[in-house]
Amino acid sequence: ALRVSAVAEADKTAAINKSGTSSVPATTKDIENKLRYLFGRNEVSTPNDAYQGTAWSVRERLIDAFNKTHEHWKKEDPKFIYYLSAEFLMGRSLTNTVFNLGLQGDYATALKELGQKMEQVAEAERDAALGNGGLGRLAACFLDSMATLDLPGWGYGIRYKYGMFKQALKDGYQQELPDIWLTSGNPWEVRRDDVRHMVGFGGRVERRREAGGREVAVWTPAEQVIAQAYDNPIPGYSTPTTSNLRLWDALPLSEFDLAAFNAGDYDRAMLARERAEAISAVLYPNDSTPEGKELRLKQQYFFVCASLQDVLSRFKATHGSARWDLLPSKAVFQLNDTHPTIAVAELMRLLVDVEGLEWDEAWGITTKCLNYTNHTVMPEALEKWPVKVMAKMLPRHMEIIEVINEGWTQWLSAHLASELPAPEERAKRIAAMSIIHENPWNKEEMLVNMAYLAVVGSSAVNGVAAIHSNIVKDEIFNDFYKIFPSKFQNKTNGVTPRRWLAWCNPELADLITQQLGSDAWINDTEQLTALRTHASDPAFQQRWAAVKSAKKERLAGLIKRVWGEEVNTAALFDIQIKRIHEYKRQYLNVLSIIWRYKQLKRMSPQQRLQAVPRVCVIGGKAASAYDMAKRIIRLVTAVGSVINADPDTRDYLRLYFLPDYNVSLAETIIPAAELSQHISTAGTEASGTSNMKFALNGCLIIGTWDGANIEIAEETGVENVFVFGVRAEDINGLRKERKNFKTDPRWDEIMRDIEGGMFGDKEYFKPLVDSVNNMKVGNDWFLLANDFAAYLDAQQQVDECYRDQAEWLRRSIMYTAGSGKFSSDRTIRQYAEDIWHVGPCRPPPAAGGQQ
Ligand code: 6GP
Repeated sequence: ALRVSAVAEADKTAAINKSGTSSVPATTKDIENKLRYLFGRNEVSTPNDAYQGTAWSVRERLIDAFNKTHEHWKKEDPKFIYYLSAEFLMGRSLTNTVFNLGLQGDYATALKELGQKMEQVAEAERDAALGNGGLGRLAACFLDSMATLDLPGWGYGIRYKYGMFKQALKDGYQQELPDIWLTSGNPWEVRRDDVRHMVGFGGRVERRREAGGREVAVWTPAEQVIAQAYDNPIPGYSTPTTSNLRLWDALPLSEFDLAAFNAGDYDRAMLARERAEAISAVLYPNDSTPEGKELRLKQQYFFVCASLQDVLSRFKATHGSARWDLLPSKAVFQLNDTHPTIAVAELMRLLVDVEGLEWDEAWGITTKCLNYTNHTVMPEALEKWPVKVMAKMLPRHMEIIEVINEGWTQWLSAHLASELPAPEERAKRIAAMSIIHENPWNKEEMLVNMAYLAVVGSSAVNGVAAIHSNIVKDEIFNDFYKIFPSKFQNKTNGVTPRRWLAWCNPELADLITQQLGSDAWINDTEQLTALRTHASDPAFQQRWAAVKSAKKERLAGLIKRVWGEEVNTAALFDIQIKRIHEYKRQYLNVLSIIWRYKQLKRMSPQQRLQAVPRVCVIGGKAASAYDMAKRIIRLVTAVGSVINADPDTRDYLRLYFLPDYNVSLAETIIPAAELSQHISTAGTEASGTSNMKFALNGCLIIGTWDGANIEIAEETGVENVFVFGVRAEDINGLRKERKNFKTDPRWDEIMRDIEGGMFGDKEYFKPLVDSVNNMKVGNDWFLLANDFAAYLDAQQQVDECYRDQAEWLRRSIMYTAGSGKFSSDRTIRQYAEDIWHVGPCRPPPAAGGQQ
C-alpha cells in the first residue's frame, strides 16, 4: 500500500515507487541535470532551483504514464467523456503529481540529499489559476476523480495567458494585479504542434446547391485564428491511469502569411496578431456573474469549436465518416454551466454543414451527446447574448439557433395544445420558453438565452446539491421540467480527498490511517465513518487536537508574515474564505464580529477572562467591477485595524483579511480551521464545496440551511452543526415583507457605529449601510437583518461548545467521519452511471509495478 506521509517516506532509504524500484541516487542526479541543462544552473541552491529541477524531472514520469494510458485507450476505443469548461482552477501540481504517482519517497529523499525540503520546494510553484472559484475548482477535482476511477475522459478549456488576478491590499482596499504565471515556463504542459484547428469568426453565409441537389450553407468567416493544443497530464491516484486536460491557445492564422500579406504594413500585421492572441489572453474575473462582453463569447466559441473539431477528427480517424450514428456511443460532453453552450449549435454545424448529415439525424446525435450542469441560481449569471452580437460574430450559428428554436417552439405549440387550448395563453407560455426572446429591459433587443439552448440541446440537466436541483426543477427551469421531468437530475458536488486531505493535511491523514489500519480511505472515503466509534475516545481526541494545533501554528505563521502580528493559537480559529459576494454575506460575518467587539469592550477585565478568544480570518477576491464587494473587503480591513489595535480586547478578538485567496492558500488555511462560515441566504448558494473541504478536515460549520450544508448536516448529525436562519421556502415572502421588518436593536446600534465613522471611511461605507437599511436603495435583498439575531445566537452556541473541548473535538471527528459522501469520486461515479454511461478502462500496470 502507498503511504501518505512524505516525511516518513523520506526517511526510508529504499523508497518504493510505481515501478516498484528504489531510484533515489538516480533521482537526485536527474534533478541536478534538469537544472543544469534546462536552466544552465550548476547548483541547487534555492527552493526555486529545486522546484524547477524536480518538476522537470517528475514531468518525464508523468508523460510516460500519460503515453501508456493513451496507447491503451487508443487500442480499446472506449466511450470518452469530454468535460467542456471555461475554467479549471488547478492550483499547484508538484505535490499532487508526486503523491498521485507514488513517487514521494524518491523525491523527498532526493531533495533531502540536496539540502531541500519537499514542502518548501512545492511552495516555489505558482498556482495555475485558470478559474474564478467553485465552478473552476470543481472541474479540477472532477479531473482528479475521473483519472483515479480510470474513466476515459478529458477536460477541454482555454490556456489563459493571465489567470485570475492577484489580489493585493493597498491601504485596506483591494488592488488587482496581473497573474503572470507562465514566465518561467510550465513543466506541467506539453505543446502539441501537430494538434491545431482553425476557428473562424464573422463573415457571411451563402447557400450552394450540391451535385445531388442538396442545399448547403457555406460560412466564410471574416477572421480566422489557430487553436493550438497544450496537454496537461492528469495523474490518477493509485492507478496507472493518467488522463488529460487539453487547453487551447489562440495564435494568428499564420505568421508567415501575415508577414507576406502585410509586407510594408508591420503595424497592421502586429494588430492582427494581438487580436488573435487576445482571445486566450485573460480569464474574465467574474464569479457567478459573467460579463456580457463580446470577447467572452469569442473565448467560448474558440474553445468549443476547437474541442469539438478535435473530438470529431479523432472519431473520424477511427470510425470513418459514414458512421456518425456511433458518435453518441463513443463521446459524451458535459457543459460546465452555460459558458460552453454554443456547442449545441457548433456540433450541429459540424455535422450538417461539414459532414453532410441531415438536420434531424444531426439533432438526434447532438442531443444524445450533450449534457448541461447548472451552477448558480443568480439570475444575472444565466447568460444571454444579444442576437445582434451573435449574428455578427457567428452568423451561421445564429441561423442554426433560429432553426433549432423554430423546431422547438413548433413542437411546444403542438405539445401544449391540450394543456393550454387558449391561443393567447399558449403563446405566452411558448414565449416564456423560447430560446430567442425579447430583452425585458429593452424591448428593441432580442436575446439568445444560452441556458434554454443548453436545456433543449441536452440529454440531462443537473444541479449540484439536492436543494439546488430542486430549485432548478421548481423555479429556474420549471416550465421545462414539467415537460421533461426525467431530464432533470441532481449530482451533489464533491471534492478530491487526495488534494483536500491526504496531501494538504498529511498529519491528519496519517492519524486517520493509523486509526483505521490502512490508507484505503483515500480511495474509499466511506471508510471514514469508522472514525465515529472513536469520536469520544479521549486518547484519540488528544492526538486529533495535536494535529489541529500544529496546523494552527502554521496558519499563525502565515498571519505573522502578512500582518506582522502574533496571534494566540489557543484561540478559536474562525474562517470565512470564498469569493466576496453579497449573497455569501461576508458582511453579516463582519457585523457579528463588530457586535462581539462591542460586547468585549463593555466587559470588565475580569469578565473578559471568561470570554472565548477568537481569531477571525476572512479571505476572497471581489470581481474587479463589483463595487459593493470591494466595499465589503474595505469594511473587513477597517474593522480589523480597529479591533486588532485595541489593547482592551486584542487578547480576545482579532480579525484579519488574508489577501490573494487561492487554491494554495486554501490548502494552508483549511487544515487549521476550527470553525468555518457558510452563511449564504438560504436558496442562493448552489452547493458550496469549501464546506466539504473544511468538514473533511474536522472543521465545524456555522451555516444556513443552504446548498450542500444541508447534506453535510445530514451526514454529520444536524446536532453537530451550528445551523441558523430563515429557510429557502420562506425567502420570497420575507423579501416582500422586508420593509416592515423590525430590525434588532443591536443591528441598529452597529449600523449607527459604521455610519458614525467608528471604523473610518464613513462616506465609502454609506452605500453598504444603505444596501441593507434603505428600502429604496438596496432592499436588503439577501436578508441580513432577518438572520442577524439568529446568527448571533448561533455564535453564542459556538462559544459554549468551544469551552467544552471534549465535545468540540468529538464533533470535529464526527465531521471527518461524516465526509465520506463528499468525495468527488462519488460524484463522478454518479455522473458516469446516470448521465455519461461511461465505464472504467484501466491501462496495464507499468512493468514491475504493483497495481
Ligand atoms: C459555483 C456556485 O456558486 C457554488 O455554490 C458551487 O459549489 C460551485 O459553483 C460548483 O458547483 N458557481 C460558480 O462558481 C459560477 O460561476 C456560474 O457559476
